[in-house]
Amino acid sequence: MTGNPFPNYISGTWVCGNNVAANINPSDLDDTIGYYAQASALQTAEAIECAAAAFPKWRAISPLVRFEALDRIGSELLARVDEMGDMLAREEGKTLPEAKAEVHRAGHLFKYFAAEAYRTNGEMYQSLREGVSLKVVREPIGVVGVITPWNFPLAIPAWKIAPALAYGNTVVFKPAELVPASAWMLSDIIARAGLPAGVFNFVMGTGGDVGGAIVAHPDVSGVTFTGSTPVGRKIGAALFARGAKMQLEMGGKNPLVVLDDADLDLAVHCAIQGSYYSTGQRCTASSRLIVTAGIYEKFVERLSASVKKLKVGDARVSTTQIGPVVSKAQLVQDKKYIKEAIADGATLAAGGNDVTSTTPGYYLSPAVFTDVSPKSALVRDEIFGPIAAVLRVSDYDAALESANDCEFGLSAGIVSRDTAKIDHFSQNSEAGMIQINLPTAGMDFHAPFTGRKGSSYGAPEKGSYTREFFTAAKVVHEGRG
Ligand code: UN1
Repeated sequence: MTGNPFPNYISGTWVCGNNVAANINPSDLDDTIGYYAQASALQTAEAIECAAAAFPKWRAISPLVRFEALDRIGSELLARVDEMGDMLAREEGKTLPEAKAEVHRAGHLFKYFAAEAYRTNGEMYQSLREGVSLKVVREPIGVVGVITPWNFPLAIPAWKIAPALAYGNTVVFKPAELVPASAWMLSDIIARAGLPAGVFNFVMGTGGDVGGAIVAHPDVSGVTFTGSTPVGRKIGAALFARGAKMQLEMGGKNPLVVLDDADLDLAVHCAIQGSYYSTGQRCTASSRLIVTAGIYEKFVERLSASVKKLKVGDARVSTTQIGPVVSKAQLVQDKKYIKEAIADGATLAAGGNDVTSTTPGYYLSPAVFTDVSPKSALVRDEIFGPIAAVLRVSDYDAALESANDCEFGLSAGIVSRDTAKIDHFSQNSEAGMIQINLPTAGMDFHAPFTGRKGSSYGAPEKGSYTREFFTAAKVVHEGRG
């Protein structure tokens, strides 16, 4: 190991962990980005207890102080878009434009929630009883555990940490193990923003040690989590058992419906952007392309031809359109799905192969499957890779039925010019977010982010809707004394 490991941040102090873990660039396995301290369960408990001790002061502090701290964090992120975008692309594998856009989004999320610090007051009601006043106030919930995934190393932490702090909570932040560098840089910025010690704590480590300690600790009033549905459900069960609050953003298996009357170029653009950009590693990615019979042949032909032209390579090379898969485990899993789909009789219309680049990395060419059984794993499971299945359906009604035939309900797209069908789809899709003539991924950050069915549980994230999770209502009746 070279150099000191990057430390954790507990109660206003940078501290070593129990262990260290290497952070490797998925575009170049010879590039070790750094070593990162791994906290123990005991250290995590210490961070939680410090956050609990800091809570009374932070909840009482002027919103102006919260605004200034969050605004400062946002400004530094925006000033460092190039540098932090480069690190994000290096450790996660999304392309530089995607990575820089994410840093930019994280900066603005902090600015949005800085202003939310001013808007935490409740409502006045006219009491039903004369001479009685009635108000509902919003109070912070206490210590919030923030557990984030690797696919948005900055934006997701931003849209959880910023509202937690804005509404007066204290935070224990556990980033995904694969992306500690972006999380460390963000934590370093937060550590210099003027928050009292203990208000923000940063603990890197495993789900078992650190995540488990956060979920189990009685001082953690709520956990906001983004990750897979099985892990979310497990965390949720443990939180429910001790009566803690939860906000769970989990999997997706998002349909993009393409109708006969669609603009073919737009439909192919939406499919490529939604299914393969960010290497298909977005919970909002489209992995089921549901296409009506009249346009099916032309769509498959055009999509396959376009997919074959996509440049797969090092995330930080300017010509790259699709970066590597994030890790070896993810690559192995992606390839297993591809192999099993072929064995099941599906047709691989494009991609799905190893790609060699100038450096050793986890490269996979984007895969287009056709002739897929609607019951197959390819159509049912969230794969989280650059793999999509094109499903042929007879007409709009069959397309809607197929789109809704899914245990998830995150995002759903439709490409068409038929306003009546678009309206019908908007109203009858079982997804929480609808994209019309747009890719299924890529949501505005000031609107709520919310799925249905197996995708989400608890209050939406982002926008003012997230206040529902980060605060609790208190109802105050007051008579004459
Ligand atoms: C987006 O598509 O704008 O983990 C963001 C994810 C989602 C975020 C998607 N929670 O991919």
